[in-house]
Amino acid sequence: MNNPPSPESFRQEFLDNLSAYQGKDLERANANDLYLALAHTVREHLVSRWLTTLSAIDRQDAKMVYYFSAEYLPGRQLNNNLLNTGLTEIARQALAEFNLDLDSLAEQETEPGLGNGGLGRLASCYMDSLAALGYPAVGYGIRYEYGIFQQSFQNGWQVEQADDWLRRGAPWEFPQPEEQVEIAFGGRTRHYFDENKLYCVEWMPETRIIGVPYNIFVPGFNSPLVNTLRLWSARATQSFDLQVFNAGDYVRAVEQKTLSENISKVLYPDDTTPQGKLLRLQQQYFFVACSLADILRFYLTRYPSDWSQFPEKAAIQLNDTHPTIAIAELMRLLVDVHKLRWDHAWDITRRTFAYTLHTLLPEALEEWPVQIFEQLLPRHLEIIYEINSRFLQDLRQRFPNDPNRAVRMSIVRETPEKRVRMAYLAAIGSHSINGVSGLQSDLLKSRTLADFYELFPEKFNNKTNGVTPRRFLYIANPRLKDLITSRIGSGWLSDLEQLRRLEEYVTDTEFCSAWHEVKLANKRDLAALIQSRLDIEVDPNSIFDVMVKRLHEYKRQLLKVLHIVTLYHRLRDNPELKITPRTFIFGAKAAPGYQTAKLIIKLINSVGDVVNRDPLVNGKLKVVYFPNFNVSLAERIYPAADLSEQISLAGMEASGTGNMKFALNGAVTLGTYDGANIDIRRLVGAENFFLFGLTADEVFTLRQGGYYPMDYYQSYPELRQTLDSISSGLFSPQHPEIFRSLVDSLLHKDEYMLLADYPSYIEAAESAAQAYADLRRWNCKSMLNTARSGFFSSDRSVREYATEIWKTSPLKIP
Ligand code: 26Q
Repeated sequence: MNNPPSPESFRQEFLDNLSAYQGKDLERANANDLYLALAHTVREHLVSRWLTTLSAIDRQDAKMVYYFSAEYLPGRQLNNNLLNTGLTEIARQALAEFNLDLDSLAEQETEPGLGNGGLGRLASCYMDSLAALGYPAVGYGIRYEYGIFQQSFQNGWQVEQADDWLRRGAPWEFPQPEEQVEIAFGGRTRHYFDENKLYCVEWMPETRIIGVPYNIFVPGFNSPLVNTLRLWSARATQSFDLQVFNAGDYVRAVEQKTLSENISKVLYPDDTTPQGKLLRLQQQYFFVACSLADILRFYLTRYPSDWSQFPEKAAIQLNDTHPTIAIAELMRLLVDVHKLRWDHAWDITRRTFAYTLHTLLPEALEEWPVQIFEQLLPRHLEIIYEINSRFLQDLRQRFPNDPNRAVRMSIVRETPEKRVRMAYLAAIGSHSINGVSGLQSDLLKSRTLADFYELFPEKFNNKTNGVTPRRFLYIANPRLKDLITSRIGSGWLSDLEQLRRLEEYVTDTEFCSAWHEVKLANKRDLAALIQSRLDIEVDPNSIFDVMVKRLHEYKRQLLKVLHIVTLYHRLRDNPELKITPRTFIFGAKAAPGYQTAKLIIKLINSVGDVVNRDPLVNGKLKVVYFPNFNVSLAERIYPAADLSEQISLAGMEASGTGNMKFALNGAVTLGTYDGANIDIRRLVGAENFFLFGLTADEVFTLRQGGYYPMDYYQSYPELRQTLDSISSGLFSPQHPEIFRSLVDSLLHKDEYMLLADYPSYIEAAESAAQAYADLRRWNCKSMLNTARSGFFSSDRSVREYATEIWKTSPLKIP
């Protein structure tokens, strides 16, 4: 099926699939049936390309990239796969003949929410670019039965619901039960000498679990190659069934079976401060052990009992510490099962793994209580101890006069309880350690991992994040895509730096007004969505000031609230005041156990209720909070944004990737000197970016010298008025005290220094409003943001990983 089908044959395939998979005809089919039939039709067009890819990998004995990630956020697949099979127009025409509309069928798709936020979406952008660039790769992960919770608001409070994403059918996945893998947990180890007097260790586990892989095709834009996203689902073993069922207690046996299948049941909805939960460690080991078994099985068919080639044929990228147990598991497989000598196994392991860090917050570095480890993975704990003891020995040799170093760098922390520091295991057991933006990579070297940098400077490198322009510009913003393509052709889709050619149109008035019209039309679309979903009327000519991301104190949604409340008071105190009409748009989920974050959500909704209804405001300010922000909603929001809020405290946001998606869609950033904001500002030009706030160094110095938030409260009357009004219940007349704790914590601690940055934030936000008032000038800024964002393509990031870390090259497919 390499030649595109005619609309007629596509139509027939569609009808056949409607009949084969849904058991329906056009008359009886509902919208979901039609969507599923269409999805099956598209996926069939990927099968032969996928098979060709596998053969090419075999024939060329290609080096594989294995991306290990506990999270993926692929977004909806239909439009993406139509684009990458070149079938969009054919499908559109074919459906039109049945009076069906492609866009409304695409809306039927439930997106797989198998991740929390940035880290999971980055994994999916990288899978997209790997395929587009032709690098053979497998993304390994977990097929959670329930993804990130569905968020709604009740009386302004966040309410979570289970995300039953498989309910309406999952047309993109292929279960491969015959490729299942058995893995183990618990039990104990036995140490002995074998018949050749060789020291051996045997792990005698207590339970076994089966992993069933599900393949999802990952086609690339303009690329013959189709890669695989391979997600594992947990099943109870049959022998397990037999044993417990025969023991007589049928009901308990079924309960136990459910327990093992719980491993892939649900995604943990926290994206920092991981708590050491047994099930979470089980999930991590489960998917890592299944994936390594799969990788070794494949390698051994090519190189039976020859391990010398392994690091030349497999590069494994660890997406944060979540899959780090893979280092101990590969050591176990090589040493215990395949009987390699420790040093040999260690050399192979280190040359195979590379490690990406996505944080700077020390409290976000994963640690597991030794006791949990012992219970779940007794052999792995021994291996980690062995790795650690050899490491500490080397360390003492290199720094004989610094015994403290061993305490600081030990993989096993001793106080307050014994814990395994996964980041240290990853740093020691891999050949590359990378951050995700220039600033974060520098801070890793100078602070978070300074000791490790001193020890292995050659391992440290930076790979600035990127985003796929296919999903976040071409598909999400068809109007802008058409306008851009009308001037510079479509080469930018695979070579995003070509967007620079738009710079010459900055002086072209016709192009500028077309640019403006596109943004306005996108804003009208979003306004219509806001009207229909939230029943709020917003003015498409107001500035769309947008903050969408996870809810976190360090990201400072609360600072945005202080800005809104400040403007509100200005208007109330002076109803004649001329201000640029402004629509504040929020989207953010809070971890269900994160009380402060949930209170901030309630505050945003409460402020919205008051501001949106106040006749004195007269519609000049509107606050919109979309529930359930996810990839699909993001695709509708970025194209309509004027202003992109990236206001984390400097030194806190590792990179950010939403910031890149906004800039690519022509939004201007209002941001701090943090994460990739810094790179965005350098590239788009300081005059096209509204900067405010402390730098990471200033934050550091201020903290050291003693930070007194109360000083700001006393020096800035508007800040005082704002905080007092929140604290005293202006936005919560029924419960005047509910927000007091938020304000108190700002006045007495203010961990993320909102008050220190408040004055410069208000000022920068005001400059943005003034700049917006001059629409011609604003359009130039907008255009230049798009034109100069080519660097942020995930194609660039992936190419850097491939050449500098994985040492791999594209597959040749005729
Ligand atoms: C770990 C253990 C237990 C429970 C949860 C977790 C967990 C899960 C998800 C910890 C962290 C995450 C996700 C982190 C994340 O999304 N980080 C973001 O990664 C982006 C891509 O690099 C960056 O752009 C963001 O700056 C960073 O915050």
